Amino acid sequence: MSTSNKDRVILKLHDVDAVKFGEYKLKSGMMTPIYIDLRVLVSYPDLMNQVSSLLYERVESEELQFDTVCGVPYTALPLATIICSQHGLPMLIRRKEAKDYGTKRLVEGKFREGDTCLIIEDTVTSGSSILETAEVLSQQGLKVTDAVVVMDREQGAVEMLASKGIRLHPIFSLFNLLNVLLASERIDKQMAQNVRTFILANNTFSGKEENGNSVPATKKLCVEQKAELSYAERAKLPNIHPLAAQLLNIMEKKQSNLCLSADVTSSEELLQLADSLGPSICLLKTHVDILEDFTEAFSQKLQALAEQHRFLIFEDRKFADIGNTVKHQYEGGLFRISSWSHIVNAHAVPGPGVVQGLSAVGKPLGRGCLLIAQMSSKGSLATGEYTKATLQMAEQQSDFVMGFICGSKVSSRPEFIHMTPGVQMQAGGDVLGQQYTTPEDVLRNRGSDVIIVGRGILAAPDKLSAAESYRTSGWEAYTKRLGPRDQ
Ligand code: 5BU
Repeated sequence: MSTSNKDRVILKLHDVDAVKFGEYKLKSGMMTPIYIDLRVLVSYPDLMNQVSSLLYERVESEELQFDTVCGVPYTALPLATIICSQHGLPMLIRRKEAKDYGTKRLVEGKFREGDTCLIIEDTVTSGSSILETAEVLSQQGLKVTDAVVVMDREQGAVEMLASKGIRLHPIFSLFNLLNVLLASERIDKQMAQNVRTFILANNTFSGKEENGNSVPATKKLCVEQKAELSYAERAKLPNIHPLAAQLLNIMEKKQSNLCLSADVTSSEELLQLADSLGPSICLLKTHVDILEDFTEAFSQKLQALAEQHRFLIFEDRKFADIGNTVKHQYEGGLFRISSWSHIVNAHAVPGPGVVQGLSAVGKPLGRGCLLIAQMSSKGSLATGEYTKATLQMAEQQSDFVMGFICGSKVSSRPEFIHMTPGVQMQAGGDVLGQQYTTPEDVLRNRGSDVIIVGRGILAAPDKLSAAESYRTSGWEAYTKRLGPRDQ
């Protein structure tokens, strides 16, 4: 379903009073100027189906892996039922209280010890209802790693659940809902601002772990910064990798979140592309090993063009060996990649040693690394637990790792830059398993920062105007995602 359809669903939710403005009390006792009541959905079967489809689309786009599904009682129960019935998925029902006769089971339905259960929820504030259900499921021997939710009130649930090992995937967020209602004049600026102020001031995630220890500063940082920061604001964060700051500043200045994937085989052609498209891009990505005529002179010319047009160079080398080997591959050989490429990327599969090896060479030179958390190709194995482990690896070496290659935002730390390949104006794919999504989807819905485009530009009759359309649609999608800014 496209974004405009998603926006239409928001408007319909408003039409049927599932979104209300006023003074309401939440389950926790907290007073709120906005109330989301998705219980009314049962009276609107069309809307119920649309919301269920959006939930399932999210499950598919995130490639979530699970054996069974459980809706948090009660509002999400019918949503889970529709999804499971339409897609042939086994479902479980969690009882709120164990019945005092018969089996006394807390969870109804068949499952095996160790099965993974996907949780479905309607609205989250702190995430406590999801956690409660997850705890009951784990007591029965089930694993819970992911939860999809219709509406995230952006009051700390993502962080709280992440601290418990559960990834939350919301379809709508409160800021996104406010932007849509504001744009269609359902609410005025003052109302939107009141709600935003309330949400920002009422984050439910205290920053304290259960044992009373303070959470690490980096984790706190993302909790405090609930309003989405612009590229320029992120560039000023105290813990940001200097190269990430430089890239974010270039993006803001050039109004470009476009990375050109310059997949050509001649140095001359690559330099021509860098020169003509340089003003439209923030980053130029190379595969140096497909060049037939690489020379050191070429790498020097490329660096000069990067300075002239203000873009960074990213060699998509995908290092994936033990630390000692990648050190040599990065520094030496024919290509001497570390001498000219600002950014490289690596697979997490060898473990942290791959980053340590690269960092030994790149860090003194001020270089940065992206970890490949997900891939755009069909059937990629970089999903679920692997993606999570990649995030942890990045967190542990964030002095060299500046972000991720991913299909959608994987970390809430604003210091990390998310870059997404597999982008074209039309969703689809190629015959060898590449899968494409649109710039709008990547930047607005999936929360990524940079679109990586190869053949969408390279195969166009007019490469410059193609690059400009990608730059413009990427930038527009990003500004829409940020919503109206005060300044
Ligand atoms: P395309 O022509 O836009 O499909 O090129 C995409 C580029 O991004 C190409 O150089 C790939 O090697 C690169 N890529 C990718 O497509 N998917 C991935 O997951 C990763 C890199 Br990592």
